[in-house]
Amino acid sequence: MKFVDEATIHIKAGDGGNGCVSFRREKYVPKGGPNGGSGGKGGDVVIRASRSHRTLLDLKLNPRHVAGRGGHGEGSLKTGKDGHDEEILVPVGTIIRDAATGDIIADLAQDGAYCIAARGGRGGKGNAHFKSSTHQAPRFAQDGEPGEEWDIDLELKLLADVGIIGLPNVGKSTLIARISAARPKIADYPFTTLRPNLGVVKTGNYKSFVIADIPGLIEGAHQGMGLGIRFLRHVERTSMLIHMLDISKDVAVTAWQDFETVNGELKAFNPAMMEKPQIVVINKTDLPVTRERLAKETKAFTRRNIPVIPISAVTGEGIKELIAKVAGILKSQEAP
Ligand SMILES: Nc1nc2c(ncn2[C@@H]2O[C@H](COP(=O)(O)OP(=O)(O)OP(=O)(O)O)[C@@H](O)[C@H]2O)c(=O)[nH]1
Ligand SMILES: [Mg+2]
Repeated sequence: MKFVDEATIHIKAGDGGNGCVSFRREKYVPKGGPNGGSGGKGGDVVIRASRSHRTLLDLKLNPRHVAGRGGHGEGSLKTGKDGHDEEILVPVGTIIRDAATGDIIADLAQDGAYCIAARGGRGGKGNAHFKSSTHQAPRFAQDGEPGEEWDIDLELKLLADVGIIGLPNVGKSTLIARISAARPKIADYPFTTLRPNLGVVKTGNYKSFVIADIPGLIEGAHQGMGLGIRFLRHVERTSMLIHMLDISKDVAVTAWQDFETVNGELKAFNPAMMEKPQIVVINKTDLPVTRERLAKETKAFTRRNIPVIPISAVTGEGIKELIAKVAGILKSQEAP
C-alpha cells in the first residue's frame, strides 16, 4: 500500500528594504552630515515539520507563500523593520525539492525540524554608511536585495492515521469512498477489497487525516481463513480504528458477537492492537431492518460504556459526527 501525497508551492522570501538618503538638518548647523538609515532584512520562508499536520492537502489548496518585505531605512539613522518570516507547517516526513532541478533541499523527518527554504534579501545600506574622509556627503544609498523566490515540490509518504476494520461486506470501502476522494471497488459480496485502500479526509480548518480500509476479517482469519490477517499490518501503525458493524443481514448473530469476533482476530494478530482507541459504528441505518434493530443491538455496547455511532455510508447520516469524533481523538494524541 504505497500512497504518496504531493504538492507544488511557490515561495517568495521578503525583499530587503532600501537604504535611505538623508542629511541632518538642525538649526544653526548649515550643512549636516548624512544620516540615512539602512533597510530592514526581508523575512525568510521557513518550512517546519509538525505532528499536528498529517497531509499536504492544505498546501495544495493554498500554494503561494510570501514572507514580509523589510522596511525602508529612514533619516536620523533609523533602520527599517525586518520583514516577518512566513512559516509553513508540513507533516513530519515531508521531503522538499527544488521543483526545477528535483534536488532535495530538506527531509524533515522529525517533529519540529525546519529549513529556511527561501532567504529574505538583505536591507540596503543608507547613505550614512558610505560617508568617508574623502566623501563627506554621499547622495546615494543601496537598494535592498530581492528575497529568494522559487517553486518547490513537497512529497510525503502517507501512512494511515485511522484504520477501518470489520467483517466482509459491512461497508468499509463505501465509507472511504464517501468521505475521501478514493474510489475503491464496492460490491455486494464479501472480499471485494483485496488490498487496502487509502483516502485523505478533510475535517475543516485545513486539517485532514489519512484513512485506510482493509479486506474484511472473519473468524479464523488468524489461521488463514478468508484473506487472513496479513493485511492488519497495514493498520498496525494507525493511531486509532473505526470498527464497523452491519446488522442488516444475519439476524441470528448480534452486533456484539461480530464485534468480539473481529476483535478476537485483532488480538490474535497482535494484542497491542487492542490498545488502540476504537470507535464503534453501526452502518446502513438507511435500511429499515437496521433501524428496527438499532436500539436493541446498541444496548450491549452502552451497557459496557462503549459508545456507538449509527451511520449510513450511503446517505451520509451520522458521518459528520463520526469525522468530528475521529478528529477529536487524533487531536488528543498530538500533545507531545
Ligand atoms: N443500504 C446500504 N448499503 C450499504 C451501505 N454501506 C455499504 N453498503 C453496501 O454494502 C455492500 C458492501 O459494501 P463495501 O463497501 O464493498 O463493503 P466492505 O466492508 O468494503 O466489504 P469487503 O471489502 O468485501 O470486506 C455494497 O453493496 C454497498 O453498496 C449503507 O450505508 N447502506
Ligand atoms: Mg471493501
